Amino acid sequence: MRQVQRTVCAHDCPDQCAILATVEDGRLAAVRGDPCHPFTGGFLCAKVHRYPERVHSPERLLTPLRRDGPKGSGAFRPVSWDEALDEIARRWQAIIDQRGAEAILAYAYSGHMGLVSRNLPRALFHALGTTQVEVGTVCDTTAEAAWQMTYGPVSPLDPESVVHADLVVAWGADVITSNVHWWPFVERALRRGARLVCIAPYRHRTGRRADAFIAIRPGTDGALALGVAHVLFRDGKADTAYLDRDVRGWRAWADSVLPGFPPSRVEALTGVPAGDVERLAAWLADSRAPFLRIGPAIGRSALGGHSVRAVAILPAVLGVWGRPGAGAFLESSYAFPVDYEALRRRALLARPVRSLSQVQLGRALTEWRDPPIEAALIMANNPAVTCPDAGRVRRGLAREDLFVVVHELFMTETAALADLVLPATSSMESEDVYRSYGHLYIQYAPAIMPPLGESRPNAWVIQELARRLGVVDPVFERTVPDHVRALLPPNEPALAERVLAGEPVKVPPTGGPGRWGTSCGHIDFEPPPDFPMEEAASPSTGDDFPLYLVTAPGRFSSHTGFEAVPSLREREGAPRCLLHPDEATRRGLHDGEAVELFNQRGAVGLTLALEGDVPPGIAVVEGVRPSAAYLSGGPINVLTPDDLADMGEGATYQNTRVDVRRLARAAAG
Ligand SMILES: Nc1nc2c(c(=O)[nH]1)N[C@H]1C(S)=C(S)[C@@H](COP(=O)(O)OP(=O)(O)OC[C@H]3O[C@@H](n4cnc5c(=O)[nH]c(N)nc54)[C@H](O)[C@@H]3O)O[C@H]1N2
Ligand SMILES: Nc1nc2c(c(=O)[nH]1)N[C@H]1C(S)=C(S)[C@@H](COP(=O)(O)OP(=O)(O)OC[C@H]3O[C@@H](n4cnc5c(=O)[nH]c(N)nc54)[C@H](O)[C@@H]3O)O[C@H]1N2
Ligand SMILES: [Mo]
Repeated sequence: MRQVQRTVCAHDCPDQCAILATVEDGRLAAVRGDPCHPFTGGFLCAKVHRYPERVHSPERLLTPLRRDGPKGSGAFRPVSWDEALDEIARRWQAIIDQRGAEAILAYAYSGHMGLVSRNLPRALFHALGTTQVEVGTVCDTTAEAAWQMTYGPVSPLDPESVVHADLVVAWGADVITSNVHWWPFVERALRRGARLVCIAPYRHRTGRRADAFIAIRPGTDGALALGVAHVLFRDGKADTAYLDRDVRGWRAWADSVLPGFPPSRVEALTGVPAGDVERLAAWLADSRAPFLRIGPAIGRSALGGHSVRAVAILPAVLGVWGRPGAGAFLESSYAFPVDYEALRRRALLARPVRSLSQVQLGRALTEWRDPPIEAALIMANNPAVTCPDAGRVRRGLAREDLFVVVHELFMTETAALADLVLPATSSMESEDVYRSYGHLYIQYAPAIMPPLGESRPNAWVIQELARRLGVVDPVFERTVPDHVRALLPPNEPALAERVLAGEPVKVPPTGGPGRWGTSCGHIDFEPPPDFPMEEAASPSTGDDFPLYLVTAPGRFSSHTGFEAVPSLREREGAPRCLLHPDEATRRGLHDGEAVELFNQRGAVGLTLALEGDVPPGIAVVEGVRPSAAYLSGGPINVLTPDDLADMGEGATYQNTRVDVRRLARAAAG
C-alpha cells in the first residue's frame, strides 16, 4: 500500500519544514517539501531530503540493550522493555530512598523538537524532584535571556516580512547553511534592491553572497553594536522621539555607556576597522526598513548576552520598529500561545529542584556532591560529542558507579557509555505537535508508519516509568491530541482543532511599539546595554593560545543527527580546519596536510584547508562530528570550555583558544 501523508521535520532547526512523506507497506519511501507551507516552499534541505536513509538506516537500534562488559566496551545484549524499565524503576527508587531524587539527573533535549517529546519528560522529573535542566542549554538560552530582558517574551517580526526590507543584516547567522528556507525570502528583498550585510568571524556561505562582509573577532559583537549606536547618536541619527516614547532608561544609557565606544576603541576590541563601524552605522541610518537577523551563535561566548542585547536594541535606536520588514529577529518562539506548563507540570514539584546547566554536564557528573549524581537519563541528546568540555562529559559518563540510561535511535558515543540503551522511534513513527522558532507556523503530525522493531517514542517511555514509579497525574494519561488541546488556549478551541486537522497554522507575531512584553511595558534599557570587557576574562579561556576557534554548523550535518546516513557523511566530508594561508606559512604547514588543533584541554587531529575567507587569527571547524570522523583525539568539543555565558547559563563555545601544529604520524595512524 502506498500513501502520501503530511508530517513535520523534527530536527532542531529554525525552518521546521512541512513534509509530504510517501509510505509504502509501512516503510518511508520518499519525502518532499510540502508546497502548501509558505516557509518550506516545497523544497527540503540536502539533509532531510535523505530521510528514508536515516529512518531505515541499518544502524537503527531496534531493541533495548543492557551493557554486557566494562563500561564503554561497546558490548551489549538485548533485553526486554519490561526488564529494562523495571530495572530503571528499581534502581531509581533505591537512590531516591537513600540519597534523594536529586542524585538522579534526567533530561530530554532537542534531538526531537516535538512539544510532547521535549516537555512531557519534565513532568515526570518534576514529580520525582530529580536534578534537571531548568534553564541553561548549549543552544540559545543566553540569547533568549538577553532578548527577554530587553523586549520581554515577544516575537514581533514575521520572518517572511523580510521581503519588505531594504537592508538585511545577517548578524552571526549563516542563513544558507542553517536557515536555508528563509533564504528565498531574503533573495526576494535583494531582487527589489535591498543590501545584504553579513557580520561573522569568517566569510561563510551567506557571507560570500553578501554586498558587504564585516569580519569580527568572535564574541565581541556587543562592542560593534554599541559603536554603531555611538555613531548614530553622534551624527544625530538616533530617533530620540521614539526612544522617549517607547524605551525605558535610554538617556542614562546614552550618557553613561555610549561615550565609551568610539569607532577607534571598537576597532581595538573587535578587529572591525573604524571605517567599517562608520559605514555600518550609515547604512542603518539610511535604511527605511532594516531587518537584523540575529543568530543565537553570537550568544555563545562569555559576554554573549551583552552582545545579543546590544545588537537587538539597534532598531529601537533607529526608531524603525513597526515598519513592515523592519526590526530585529532572534526567534519566533514567543509568538505561539502555548502553555508549556500544561506538559511540564512544574506544579508537581514538592520543593525547588536542583538545576543543572547542560553546559556543565561534565562538571556535574565528575564533581557534584551532596548528593553526587548516581543515575542519569539522557534522551534526544548526544552530549559526549556536542557538549563543551566533552572529555570531562565522557569521564563522567564512564564512571563505573553511575547508572546511565540513554534513549536513542542510534548507538551514539553517549549511548555507548550507557548501562541501558532504549530504542527511540524516529519522528515518522511518533505523533507530536511542532512550533517553529524560525517562522510562525504550528503543525500537528501523526505517526505515519509503525515503530521500527521495538523502538518507542519519548512519551511512551515516560508514561511507562511514571506508572512503575507510582507517579500519578492526568498528564501521563493524556493522548497527544489531548496534549495539543491542553497546550493551546482554552478560549480558542477552534485553534486546537485546526492544528489537529494537520494543516500548518500561522499565528500572528506578538509585541511591537507600545506592546512589549517587559514588566514596564516598554523596551527596557535598564540595566544599560553595555559590553564590559573586563568581565569577559574566564579562567579557561586560555589566552596564551593565539588562535580563536570558531565552530560553525555543517551544511550536510545537523550536529550528529545525520551521522547514520552514509551519503551525507560523505558529502560533509572529513572534518577540516579552515585557516588563513599566512597562519599556515608561519607554522610551515601546507594545504591538505594532517594537523592538530590543541589547547590545555586536548588535541584534535583533522585536515588542514587553507582558506582566504578566514581572517588570520582564527581557525574554523564546520560541523560537530563524532570522534571517529577525526584523525585523532576528537570530537572537537574536547577543546571547548564549559564556562557559562553572562546570561541564561548558556555555552561559551566561541571563547575557545587554540594553536595548530603538524599531526605526528603515530597519532594520525
Ligand atoms: N545545516 C545545519 N543547520 C542547522 C544546524 C546544523 O548543525 N546544521 N543546527 C541547528 C541549530 S541547533 C541551531 S541552534 C540553529 C542556529 O545555529 P547557530 O549555530 O546559531 O548557527 P548560525 O545562526 O548559522 O550561526 C553560525 C554562524 O555564526 C558565526 N559566529 C560564530 N561566533 C560568532 C560571533 O561571536 N559573532 C558573530 N557575529 N558571528 C559568529 C559563525 O561564523 C557561523 O557561521 O541552526 C540549526 N540549523
Ligand atoms: N563546538 C560546538 N558545539 C556545539 C555547537 C556549536 O556551535 N559548537 N552547537 C550546539 C547546539 S546549538 C546544539 S542545539 C547542540 C545539539 O546537540 P545534540 O542535541 O547532542 O544534537 P545531536 O547530535 O543531533 O543529537 C541529538 C540526538 O537525539 C537523537 N534523537 C532524535 N530523535 C529522537 C527521539 O525522538 N527520541 C530520542 N530519545 N532521541 C532522539 C538523535 O539520534 C541524536 O543522536 O550542539 C551544540 N554543540
Ligand atoms: Mo541549537
